[in-house]
Amino acid sequence: MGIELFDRDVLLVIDVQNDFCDGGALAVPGGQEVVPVINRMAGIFRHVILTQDWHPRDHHSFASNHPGRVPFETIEVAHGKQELWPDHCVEGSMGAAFHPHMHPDRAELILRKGFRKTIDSYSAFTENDRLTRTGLTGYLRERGLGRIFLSGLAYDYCVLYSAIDSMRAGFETFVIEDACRAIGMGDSVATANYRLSEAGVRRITSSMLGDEAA
Ligand code: VGL
Ligand code: ZN
Repeated sequence: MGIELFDRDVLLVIDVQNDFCDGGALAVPGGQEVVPVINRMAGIFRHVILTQDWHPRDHHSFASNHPGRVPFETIEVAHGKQELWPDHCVEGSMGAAFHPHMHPDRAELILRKGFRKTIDSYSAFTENDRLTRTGLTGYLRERGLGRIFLSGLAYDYCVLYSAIDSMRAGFETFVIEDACRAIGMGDSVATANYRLSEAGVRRITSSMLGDEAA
């Protein structure tokens, strides 16, 4: 069953960066496999927006900045829980660069997130205090852009949070499942599936879009 695309539809590509691909600092298993799928999708959407996870070296999401803590633990911070990660996507580093086969040429906007030392940002729309806005909603509204189709890394973190916030902002929202890969910590994928359904986000496959879609 094909989905007809409109001129105002946006392909939102989350964090397809070296550190989230195999061999990277916070590798998402098979992360680089999304690249050819996203490149094909980028050719059929009128609008493409990329995000880039972009942290200062002393970022509080890095376990290395919390003595006695190790990656993949969760701590309590002023605004709630924060997972601790290996150092990743340090601003300006090779790990923070887009995967070399990802072609950002068609991107109209590259949005960086997580650049403030004491707050992480999984979502492309709202930082992890759930209050501080990235400006993406305003950008989309001001340009009259409409439905949001998500792809990228990681399905169970930044894609999940971005999709939920996109719905909250009032955009009809889709996640292109085969254009995503998950970190998979504990039951994070099952939880993500549940939360996406609960939020009203539609999960689709790339075969439902473009010329091949029947
Ligand atoms: C992400 C963990 C930490 C992501 C970013 O892009 O999903 N996950 N920073
Ligand atoms: Zn990060």
